[in-house]
Amino acid sequence: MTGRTESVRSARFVCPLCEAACGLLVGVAPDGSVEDVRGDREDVFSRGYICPKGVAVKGLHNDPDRLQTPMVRIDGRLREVTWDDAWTELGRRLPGLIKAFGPDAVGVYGGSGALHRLDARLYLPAMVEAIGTRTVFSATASELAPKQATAHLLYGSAQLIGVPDVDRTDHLVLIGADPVTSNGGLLTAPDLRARLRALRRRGGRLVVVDPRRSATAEGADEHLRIRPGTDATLLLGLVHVLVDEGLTDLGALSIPTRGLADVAELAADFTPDRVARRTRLDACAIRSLARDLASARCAAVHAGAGALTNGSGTITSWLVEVVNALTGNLDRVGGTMFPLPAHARLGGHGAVLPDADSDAPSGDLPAATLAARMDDPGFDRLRALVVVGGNPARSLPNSARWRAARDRLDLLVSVDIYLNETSALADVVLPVPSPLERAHYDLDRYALAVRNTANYSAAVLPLPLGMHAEWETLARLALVALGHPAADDLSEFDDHVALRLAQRLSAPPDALAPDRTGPERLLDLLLRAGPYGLSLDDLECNPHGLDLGALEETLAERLGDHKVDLAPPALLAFGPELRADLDIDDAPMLMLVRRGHLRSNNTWLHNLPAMVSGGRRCTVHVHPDDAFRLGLRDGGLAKVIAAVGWVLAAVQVTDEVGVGTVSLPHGWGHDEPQARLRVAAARPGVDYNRLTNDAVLDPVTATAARNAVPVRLVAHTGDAPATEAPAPERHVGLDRRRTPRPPVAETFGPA
Ligand SMILES: Nc1nc2c(c(=O)[nH]1)N[C@H]1C(S)=C(S)[C@@H](COP(=O)(O)OP(=O)(O)OC[C@H]3O[C@@H](n4cnc5c(=O)[nH]c(N)nc54)[C@H](O)[C@@H]3O)O[C@H]1N2
Ligand SMILES: Nc1nc2c(c(=O)[nH]1)N[C@H]1C(S)=C(S)[C@@H](COP(=O)(O)OP(=O)(O)OC[C@H]3O[C@@H](n4cnc5c(=O)[nH]c(N)nc54)[C@H](O)[C@@H]3O)O[C@H]1N2
Ligand code: SF4
Ligand SMILES: [Mo]
Repeated sequence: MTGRTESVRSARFVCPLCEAACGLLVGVAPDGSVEDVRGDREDVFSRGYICPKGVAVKGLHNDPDRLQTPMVRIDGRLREVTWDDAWTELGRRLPGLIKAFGPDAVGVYGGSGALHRLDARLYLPAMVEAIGTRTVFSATASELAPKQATAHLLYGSAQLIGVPDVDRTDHLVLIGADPVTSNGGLLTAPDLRARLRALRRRGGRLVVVDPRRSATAEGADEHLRIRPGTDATLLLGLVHVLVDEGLTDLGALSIPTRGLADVAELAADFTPDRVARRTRLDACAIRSLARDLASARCAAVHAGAGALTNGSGTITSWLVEVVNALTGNLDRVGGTMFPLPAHARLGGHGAVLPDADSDAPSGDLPAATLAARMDDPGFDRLRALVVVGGNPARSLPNSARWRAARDRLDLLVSVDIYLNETSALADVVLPVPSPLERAHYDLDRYALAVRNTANYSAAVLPLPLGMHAEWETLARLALVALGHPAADDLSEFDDHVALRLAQRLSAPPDALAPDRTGPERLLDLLLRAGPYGLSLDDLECNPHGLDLGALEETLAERLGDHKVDLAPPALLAFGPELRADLDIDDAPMLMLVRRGHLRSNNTWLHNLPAMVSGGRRCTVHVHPDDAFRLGLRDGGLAKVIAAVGWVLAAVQVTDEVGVGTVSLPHGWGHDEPQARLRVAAARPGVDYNRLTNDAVLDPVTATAARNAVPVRLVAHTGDAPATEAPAPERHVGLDRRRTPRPPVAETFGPA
């Protein structure tokens, strides 16, 4: 019994907090307070599923620390001010900087808190375009960039990103993805745990490749405990077996390919025995995996963020596509398939792509290179940074460098829901409404969905007095940056944005709904221009979502006359480094990887009591053999030392990690004294990114290497001085220290 009274209204809400985009129901009492949040059983995609984060939306909405008022730094301290005062301060500082140093001196960092909100996702690019800056960094593109670059190089379009057909496959191999914990893993599929159970119930097989026994590995048929950072080597081993044993089946594909001979030649040296030595897997297991993939009626290999952010993500992502193609599983029911969302895809945030058409507009810059632009000794240095829905102070590699570089900025602006570790250092902080006070449709996640669906929800609650919609704040920020009075009416800007979008979609101006404005008008237009010809009315009439059917084999059609290139020269060029890596013995080194937790969301939500309840979370996991060797005891402290910094963490001795691997959660380190996160600050934990090296990047896309970070662990007795020598700086294997290519890119849409 819920004890809900008749007068409690049940409002539909599409959860924006992770990739799953679940449909939820929010109980709202007559006084506007939130009673509860439940899964919506009638949702066409999530069917009632909800995770602890979804439930926590109530706590987020009610959190007394959530920002309600703008803040401006006065005499060194952030103070609450009126909107007028905040705009006056920005009007005093921003236009002058732009005039003196040009628009590119204003950097913009689009964080995952903005790119997964309908209005911010649409008006952040509009703000950027109005300001005219090309110095735009995107956080969420970071783990996706390797897939986008691969899609660009193999399929000729960065939007053609495949997902495993989880609900119909017979054999699923997950590499560096822990969707049971993350509810995602570059996949939009609510309740993946149930989907994986269904796979096994229908006689299918689940294999997980992960250095840790993750929650997903726990429920798998087979767990391959790989040495962190060696996924590309494993995949080349699989290609080797497929070719060597005559198991390739390109004939099963309906699409033309080229490059098999080149990939086969690259894989020639990668015999199962050599690959086994490097990856620390069993040679028989490698052979069986290749044979199973080849003999399964249908199979899919999928790489998640763990495998894409270990320094060689693009190579790994490429070889995943190769294995799927060689086993005849590319664009095939039960293999990997290409979603077709309801809306027209926009450009916006993406990665630096190699060898792109230089006439095309530029994509976003890799977030890992932001600090370098902030402390650039030359004229190219950023003078101002606008952070929207992000926490670069904790999200970026080598966070200590970002912290130091912040002091070189003339102006830091943060648009956020909290005074987090980044906004605490800002000069101006602009608050945004709670997720319940805004409409939602996710423009990115449906492009990674295992079923074509569309789900829209209007705002559950009205905006409170004194709060502005985030799109209005972003639009006004653009106007103020250009020197306009803050009091200017926004409708002209909004009309301009709508007409620009119509123009880009080649839609006539009368395609714009006359009775709508703001994000709803833009979404309506995107739906009308989308492949199903829907409108926002259609979504409003289907409050539990629209099911647009199972994924279909569409790649051939979408490729046009492009031939799939299995061996793009830009990637094949890494052959010598991959071969050299094969014989490396990095046995003595400990490799650090990220460990996820269901009750977490990157660097935020730790301010909600429900998200931090339970035992100690921010511990370093060490295998018993390593703990014995290093004299570490369970519950004791260890100094975790990497090339760029160190942290002190409590040791948890467990065989969840293999020998030679240690793990820490990401997103902690709530120790910034000026932040307003009172619950989080009580259990601050340590900042993982004190250990990640911003000079070690994926050489193709400059994606940060947050996993497979070489570290040393030293028992810490409490008062020992910090005199240890740093850990080895050089990463083994692929030379990830080359300078990323200059930003030429195709702009591509949400993916
Ligand atoms: N609860 C929760 N859910 C989340 C998030 C969160 O913070 N908390 N974040 C969201 C975001 S923004 C994203 S991008 C997704 C990411 O979600 P996922 O794609 O699932 O990625 P991760 O959880 O980062 O890592 C997955 C696994 O990779 C393993 N791994 C680490 N290094 C390697 C390696 O070198 N090789 C291999 N094979 N495995 C490796 C780790 O042990 C881990 O179990 O999750 C989203 N969902
Ligand atoms: N070491 C390490 N580093 C990592 C990762 C890792 O696994 N390990 N993961 C990486 C990944 S996958 C990602 S996606 C990035 C994410 O990194 P970021 O995008 O920098 O940050 P998040 O931690 O997701 O923080 C999102 C911010 O948005 C705010 N917010 C929430 N809702 C809203 C809203 O509606 N509007 C606005 N304007 N703000 C809002 C929150 O308060 C929070 O400050 O971090 C990356 N960094
Ligand atoms: S799985 Fe993701 S989308 Fe679903 S309720 Fe949890 S946080 Fe929200
Ligand atoms: Mo992410």
